[in-house]
Amino acid sequence: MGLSCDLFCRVVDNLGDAGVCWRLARQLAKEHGWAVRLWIDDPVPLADLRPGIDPERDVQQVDGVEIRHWPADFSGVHPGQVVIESFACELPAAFVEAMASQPKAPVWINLEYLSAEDWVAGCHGLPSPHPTLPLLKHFFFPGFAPGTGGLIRARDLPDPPLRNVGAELVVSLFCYDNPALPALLQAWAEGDEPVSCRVAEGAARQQVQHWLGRNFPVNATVRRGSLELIAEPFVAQTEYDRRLVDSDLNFVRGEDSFVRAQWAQRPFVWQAYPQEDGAHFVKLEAFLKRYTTGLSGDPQTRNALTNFWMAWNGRGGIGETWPAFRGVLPRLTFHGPRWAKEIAKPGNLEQNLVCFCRERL
Ligand code: TRH
Repeated sequence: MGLSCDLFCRVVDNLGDAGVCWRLARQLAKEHGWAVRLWIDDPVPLADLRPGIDPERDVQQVDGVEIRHWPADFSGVHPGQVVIESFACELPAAFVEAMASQPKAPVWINLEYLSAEDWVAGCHGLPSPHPTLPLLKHFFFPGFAPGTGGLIRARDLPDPPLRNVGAELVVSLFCYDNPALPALLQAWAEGDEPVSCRVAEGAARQQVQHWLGRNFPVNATVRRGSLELIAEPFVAQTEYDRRLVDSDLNFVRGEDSFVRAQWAQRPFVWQAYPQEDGAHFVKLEAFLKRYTTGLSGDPQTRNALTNFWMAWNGRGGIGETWPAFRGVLPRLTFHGPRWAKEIAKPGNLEQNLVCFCRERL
């Protein structure tokens, strides 16, 4: 029988906080029979990720998950056996008091942001006593290597079929504001190869519209030289996952689409969430170090990928680095399945979380 679980999510900005929490909640309910209550402070992004969710309702049951609009007053709410505080979102004080007054204290998990940095495995699972109450909070780190919590991955996720580039290079584009984008679009438009770019709603479509110098509304298709641009509507998370499998090259960002692109096993480019102090480069370089380990025998591919990724994140010329990166895409097509096997080694995050909690109940 599954455990009862309260999963708390504060929507900081963008979609990934809700995206990660919704995916985790769905998986725990579907694959482990957990009774999950997802407390979210802004249900609007959730309604975008999963059409059918009504952002106006305080309580609703969707895909086996009880979705609750995070109320001001938690009095009378009985904590579950497991409490997951996502991304250190800070639980309501009354709820923490209720946790401490349970005959058996819930297993308290702090679900951390994903990082490829080496220190993560050493911190994964560490307990931290509450300063005044008889409660222990455990730091649960997703990750790419054994010793971490692993990555969220549905058990029934099929291995995608190998895909070879056809008459045109099919690209999916999901990014933050990115000064490198105009030069990349120009390189594609002026190149010899037909490129069909599926542009995600939001920052990507607005930047393309600015580059075009004309209106580029959702569902529009516009051509510039060898480049076809398709303005995609925002689609359900499950459909977005499929788009990543159905493309030759995926530009992703943040955390959840970054992970999905790796399970899709297609060549991909990640834009790390930009931070003022450039701290995102630490995360970017830590990931590249892991991801290119399997390419150590192929310095041409490793260098072409590293140079293009750094240029996409603001360090280097995107037009100069695109031809070499395009040239190694066929080799990266074979690197994707190898990398997916590598990141599956820690086991998936949901399974690791279930075991972690059962051991502490
Ligand atoms: O939206 P993001 O940039 O979210 C980020 C990350 O959560 C990051 O960790 C956090 O620090 C930052 O916000 C504040 O990118 P991410 O994580 O890929 O989340 C996007 C979600 O949106 C993902 O689940 C995919 C989903 N999506 C759709 O469901 N449909 C779509 O059409 C598109 C483009 C995305």
